[in-house]
Amino acid sequence: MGRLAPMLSVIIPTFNEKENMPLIIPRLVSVLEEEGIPHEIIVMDDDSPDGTAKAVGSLQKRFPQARCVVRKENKGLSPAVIDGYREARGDIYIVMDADLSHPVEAVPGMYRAIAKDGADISVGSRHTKGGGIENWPFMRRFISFGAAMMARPLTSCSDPMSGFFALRPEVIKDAPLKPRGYKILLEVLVKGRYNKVKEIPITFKDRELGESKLGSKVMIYYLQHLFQLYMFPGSAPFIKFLFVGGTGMVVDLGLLTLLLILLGDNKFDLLSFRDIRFFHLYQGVSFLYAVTWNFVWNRYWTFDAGKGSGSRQYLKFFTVAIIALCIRSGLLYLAVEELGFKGMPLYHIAVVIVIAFVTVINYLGSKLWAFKK
Ligand SMILES: Nc1nc2c(ncn2[C@@H]2O[C@H](COP(=O)(O)OP(=O)(O)OP(=O)(O)O)[C@@H](O)[C@H]2O)c(=O)[nH]1
Ligand SMILES: [Mg+2]
Repeated sequence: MGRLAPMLSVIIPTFNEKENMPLIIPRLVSVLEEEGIPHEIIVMDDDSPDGTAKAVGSLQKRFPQARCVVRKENKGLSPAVIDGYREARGDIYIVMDADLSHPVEAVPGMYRAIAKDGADISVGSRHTKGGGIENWPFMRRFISFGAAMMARPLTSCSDPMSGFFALRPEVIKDAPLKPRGYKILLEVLVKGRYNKVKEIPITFKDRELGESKLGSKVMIYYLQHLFQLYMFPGSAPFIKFLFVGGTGMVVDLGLLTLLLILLGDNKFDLLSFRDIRFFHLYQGVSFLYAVTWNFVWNRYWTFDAGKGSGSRQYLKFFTVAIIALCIRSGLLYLAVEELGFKGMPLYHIAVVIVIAFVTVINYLGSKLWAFKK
């Protein structure tokens, strides 16, 4: 690699990792020097009582590229990493644990995925082909798998809980990363700006030295974090779209009922010509209202597309809604009149299938056309 190779900032959050400092720092330096990767190593320590900072200090003569930042406020793993990003001066940042659970040998590959192969984020992944976990009992694997599945709609990365990942600074430049966000990679994947994520298989090893900081509240923090991320504008759009569509249906039917109660006279008679005209008018009004309701929520929340031209988006969204409505009526007519889906269970089955189909069309039209960025 030439002199102009991008510089790597290695960020290592620590709490009571004194014993691991003389292991991980020399190993990192040796691997990175061998590969000719310019680098700095930043240990982000939460004022560990065991003297982690001192351990780094005594290594600095041999490894001047390593330094320790002692944090006395706002303690915690995620805030330490976010502060580490502010300290970093490199062109690519990588975060890894101090306890050698993350193989140092994988660092150059993760660096190259960004420096050479054009990825914006590279993840040291336990769940991609070739990756794995050493010596975890079934229960811990099972919980870890379940936790990863719950995050699945938020990202296509197979190991979003990994604490071992690299990125370009631009990915997180304007991202509103919450330091309380429990799993920092998941936070970055939901809120960051990026195109390409590359997963590098790693085998995760349990720590040999020092103590685990995994507390019993971890699961609750994780669930809280997941909830925040699902609420975040633009994340898991299909789930949000379904939810908004459901509320739209309530708005539609609710308004129609209200109009009928308020404006229809008591002798409301669907069979009379005058009343059926009014009925259609009320139907139209509540449809319009519901489409507008859906539009606003989908624009700002489901697709986070508030920056695009609102009127153009509305026109397109409305067109999609009308087309979907026509398809729905056409298919239902076909099912009932031509295919004989009449009577109690059959008609309902037809309605469910047709609505599911039309929802997908609505979603694709919204995502790929109306709110396309
Ligand atoms: N700065 C800072 N670092 C932390 C904090 N908690 C954990 N760390 C570091 O974050 C990394 C991961 O923490 P670990 O305790 O290894 O968590 P784990 O890998 O899930 O669990 P074990 O390996 O079983 O202990 C390690 O380098 C820790 O020293 C914290 O509150 N502040
Ligand atoms: Mg660990």
